[in-house]
Amino acid sequence: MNQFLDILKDRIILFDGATGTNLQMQNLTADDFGGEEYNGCNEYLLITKPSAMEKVHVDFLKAGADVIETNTFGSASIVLAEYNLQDRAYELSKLGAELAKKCVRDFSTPDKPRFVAGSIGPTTKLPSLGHIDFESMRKAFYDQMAGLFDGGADLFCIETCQDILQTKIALCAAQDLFKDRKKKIPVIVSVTVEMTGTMLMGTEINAALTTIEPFDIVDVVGMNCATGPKEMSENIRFLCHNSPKPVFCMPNAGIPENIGGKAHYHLSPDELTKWLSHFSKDFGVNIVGGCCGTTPEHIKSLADHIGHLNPRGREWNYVPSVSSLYSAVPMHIEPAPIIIGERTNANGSKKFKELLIAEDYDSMVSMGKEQVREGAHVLDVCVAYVGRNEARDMEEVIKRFNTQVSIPLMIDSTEYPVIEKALQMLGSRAIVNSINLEDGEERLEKVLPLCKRYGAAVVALTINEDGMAKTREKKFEIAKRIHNLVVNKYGMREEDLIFDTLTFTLGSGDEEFRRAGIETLEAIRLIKTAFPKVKTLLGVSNISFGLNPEARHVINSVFLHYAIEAGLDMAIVNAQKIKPLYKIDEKERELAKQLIFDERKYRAA
Ligand code: THG
Repeated sequence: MNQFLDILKDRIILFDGATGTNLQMQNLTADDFGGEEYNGCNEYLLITKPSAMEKVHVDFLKAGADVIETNTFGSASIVLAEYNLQDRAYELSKLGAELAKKCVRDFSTPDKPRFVAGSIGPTTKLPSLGHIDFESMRKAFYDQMAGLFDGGADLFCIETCQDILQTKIALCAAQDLFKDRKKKIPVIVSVTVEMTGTMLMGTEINAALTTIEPFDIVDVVGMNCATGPKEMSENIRFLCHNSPKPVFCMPNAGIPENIGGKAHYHLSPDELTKWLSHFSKDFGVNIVGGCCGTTPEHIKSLADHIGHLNPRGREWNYVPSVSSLYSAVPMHIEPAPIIIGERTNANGSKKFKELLIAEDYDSMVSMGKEQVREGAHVLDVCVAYVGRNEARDMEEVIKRFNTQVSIPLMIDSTEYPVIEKALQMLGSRAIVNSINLEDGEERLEKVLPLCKRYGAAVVALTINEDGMAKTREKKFEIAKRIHNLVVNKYGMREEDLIFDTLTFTLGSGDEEFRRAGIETLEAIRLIKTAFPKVKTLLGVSNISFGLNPEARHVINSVFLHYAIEAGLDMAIVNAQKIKPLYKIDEKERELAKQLIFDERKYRAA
């Protein structure tokens, strides 16, 4: 076990206060920074005047901080490039960790061990707005984290996150580093919620939690910066009630006031302590500290009043969800189902296909938005079209959907690079559609590591080496085999898995498929009984392929009704064309029911 995580179970852990504020108070000159060209580059002080940072560390340790943060908030090459120091990222990060480590060594005792958190700031670029691509940002975070790790950081604090895609990229970099170094250290992810109540890109706290939650390497989630504790209160309460992981809170010393072009913070040590005591005693916050404007006096006051408290046992309830850049959608709602819009599919909509061929990506976005208005909770997105470059099309579409469509996406593709590209561009938690056992385990082997790496949920079809299962027993058997592989071999959780028991059309007139609907419904029941935590899904319109549009709408609606009764959680449908049963003419409803349940009162077409 890890010492930091052990202590976290027993008592409230105290972080330090502001690095920038306390460096500024030393009235450093341009010379201290190594000349005009580096003036203001706090990280460069690690080379030009390390004593300045050492003083900040020592003052916080004296005040009683358990953890101090390295002076590496902006030590990623992306930020250092502003001072033409991009090639010094690893070196500065390592120096930052080494300096903090040296300070900690003088204060650590067996009773009160002290720790170094490697600070990883958000950089100056927003990947969700296309300022930087996944790989460039991942590489920059990797180098920064490698320096911190090699310099002896005890944990990582991925903090002041503004863009949840930036957070996800940092987490991918950390996963890669831990794998390369064959050792994991604790990871804190702390997002910044602005005065508007969302992150800078518009992400609500539930969407941020949904994106972060599936990452195994994350040990703690929380919030820091932007506001004082008062403004954080509701969101901190939300995290404490919903997060399966311990909660971190480092507010500013109030909302800054602009005096003569400089930010001034007014919240007193007493007031900060009052708020953070309330958060830890009443909500169950596990780690406290201060962000901008907080001084050693603030930390001393926190040490005197909360540093020694036991954490309050939290009773949290996390609902498995998926998310868009803006908000989270639970994977089950009452009344069911989660409606997944089917029309943003080049194979399922003539209009969408034509827009794709015309490369009218903006109108494709409009079709997405239209389905949101019609009541879709999630969109199925498929841009596969023979002769076109699917990866490029997916990139064009996702780039726009990411910021312009307010609901989560389901990536519908058979191509691994296309799936990965989409997952790298979405900060949110997506669903991948789909895996199956048609070629044995091959597809699982390729797709599941992607879902795991990027924190996505996955749809599994009941297809194996013999093809699409027709009977309930065969469907259930395949589901059991997939469930076992997903959970025991690929390390995903039951709640990340969505089974699609598939149906053949009842519209072919083929005797063999008369019971297709019933078998599909009964398979849902078997799966939900055996695995209560997994979700189920159906492409409902498949049931009526080949029939006339009016009949299709009725049959689809009636079939959906019975599927929900059997335990269906999610349905890929044309949201606009699904009607509740009471709105369907009774005679038509009865005919549809007879067709679905093979009651043979009608003559086959
Ligand atoms: N399971 C999973 N994914 C799926 C399916 C499934 N993805 C694709 C498909 N099946 C679900 N989507 C659709 C989309 C459209 C139609 C049916 C299923 C459809 N479209 C009209 C047609 O073809 O007649 C066309 C309408 C138009 O052109 O506008 O029926 O089962 N996991």
